[in-house]
Amino acid sequence: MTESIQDLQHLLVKFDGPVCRITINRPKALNALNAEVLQELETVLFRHMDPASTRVVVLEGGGDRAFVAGADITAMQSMSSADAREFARHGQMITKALESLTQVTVAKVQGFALGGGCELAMACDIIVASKSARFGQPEVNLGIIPGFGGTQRLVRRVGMHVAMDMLLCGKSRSLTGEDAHKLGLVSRVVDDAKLEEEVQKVIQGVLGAGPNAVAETKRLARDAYSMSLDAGLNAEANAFAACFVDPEAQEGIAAFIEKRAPDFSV
Ligand code: CO8
Repeated sequence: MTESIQDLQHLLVKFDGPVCRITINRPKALNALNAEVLQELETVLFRHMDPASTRVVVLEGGGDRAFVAGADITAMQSMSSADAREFARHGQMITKALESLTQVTVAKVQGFALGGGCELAMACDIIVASKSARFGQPEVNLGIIPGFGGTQRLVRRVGMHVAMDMLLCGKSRSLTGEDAHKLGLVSRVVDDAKLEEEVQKVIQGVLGAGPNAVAETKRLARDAYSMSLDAGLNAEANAFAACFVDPEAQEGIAAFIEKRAPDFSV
């Protein structure tokens, strides 16, 4: 069943069976993030994500030129320091919400993913990019710094040296989708024309797996950032044990032994 959320000005949100597609739809401003976009993202992520019915969230940009070209620079011009802190906090809350969702989040990136756009993509579990996509953190060229998690997540994602290069050299060090893939910033890269096809492969991959197993694996992998190895291994062993009282594991293992496809809907 296909369903949309009405009354949103800047987002198109469509539920199609277990897949939710969120399109940031300000193509004339290359989908730049302003306070209203953040508010609508908050509403959708906090009020409309039902793990029982939605398993994958795809985030993309409207039009064909950009995923998101960053925070809205025009809107930032009149911000006070207090406004800027609030704006950054709000953006960070959105990125943390994406990371905490039970659902698998997929950033579908074509065109520009700059500044807040690169940061938003990095908060997703999987980034699928077109070869001609452009990733970068050009904030320093505006005399500001990343405020949406870039100084933290980029370092974790690509390591200190590549992150320093991108963060400190700003727009002179933006990466194509292919370069971003080589450096570990994105998960998959394909020809521009095959982007949607590749996103569909990701969706089918996730939907073919056990819902609880996927959600638990996401939680543990995300927590790896903030846990010691011993604490993480302990959490993994506990979660592994918990799987075995879930009918999903019984079905998955039985299906393998009986040489049939698992039915995780039971
Ligand atoms: N904000 C507002 N408007 C934008 C933005 C933006 N980030 N990016 C593009 N636009 C607008 C342009 O002003 C232009 O509007 P108009 O047609 O009315 O003049 C339209 O989109 C098309 O853009 P261009 O004409 O500039 O298109 P080009 O192909 O010449 O250039 C670029 C494309 C290279 C992407 C160029 O637009 C550009 O450099 N954009 C700014 C990129 C940038 O610096 N991004 C970082 C912003 S700062 C940031 O993200 C901080 C995040 C931390 C806080 C986050 C809290 C949520």
